[in-house]
Amino acid sequence: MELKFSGLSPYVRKVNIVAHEHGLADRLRLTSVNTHSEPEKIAPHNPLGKIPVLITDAGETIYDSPVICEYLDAEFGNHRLLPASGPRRWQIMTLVALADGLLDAALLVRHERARPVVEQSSEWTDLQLGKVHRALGYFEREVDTFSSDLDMAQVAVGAAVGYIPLRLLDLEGLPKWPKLKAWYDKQSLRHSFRNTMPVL
Ligand SMILES: N[C@@H](CCC(=O)N[C@@H](CS)C(=O)NCC(=O)O)C(=O)O
Repeated sequence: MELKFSGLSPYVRKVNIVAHEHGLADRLRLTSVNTHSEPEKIAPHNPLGKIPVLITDAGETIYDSPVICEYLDAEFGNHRLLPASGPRRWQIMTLVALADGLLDAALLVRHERARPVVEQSSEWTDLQLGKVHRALGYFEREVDTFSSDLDMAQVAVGAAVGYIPLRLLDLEGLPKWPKLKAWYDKQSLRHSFRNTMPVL
């Protein structure tokens, strides 16, 4: 299988965590893509021009990260991280959507802050930061209920929490979310988290 990726993408990290959990890391051929400077390399595979994109051994194209993660879990992991049906499936998928949405908002903040200062909208940034803070607050309240067995929600929350200190420096150390930080530090001992740790 080929995984089109870029180094620090938290969405790619989700896929890599699942791959490590299921012993698939060696089966992924990683192809680095810079989505901004070489859109021609990704748009033919994903019209949205986003990574991650997985090309399966059968030549099928799969995106985006929740779909790729579920593909790997269903086809190679016996649904260990995301049940195929039942109430737990919908709970987990909803938490995945929240973690992914947290990331989407964090990326929007990062891109806004990268624009010339005079063009930046603090209103827009605050709107997105509100989403980030509320999502982190939600996970802080829920983290005690997380299962001791890793599931797909925790994969997504882990990727989101691991990304924040890299790009939203004002939230570094997650001072307002100590239980979440402690949970992430503990998960970071897992080989799948350790081997996919983002390094600037
Ligand atoms: N919902 C997508 C989001 C993927 C995403 O936004 N990836 C970023 C890199 S971290 C990207 O490719 N951005 C390029 C662009 O938006 O043009 C997923 O979960 O895979």
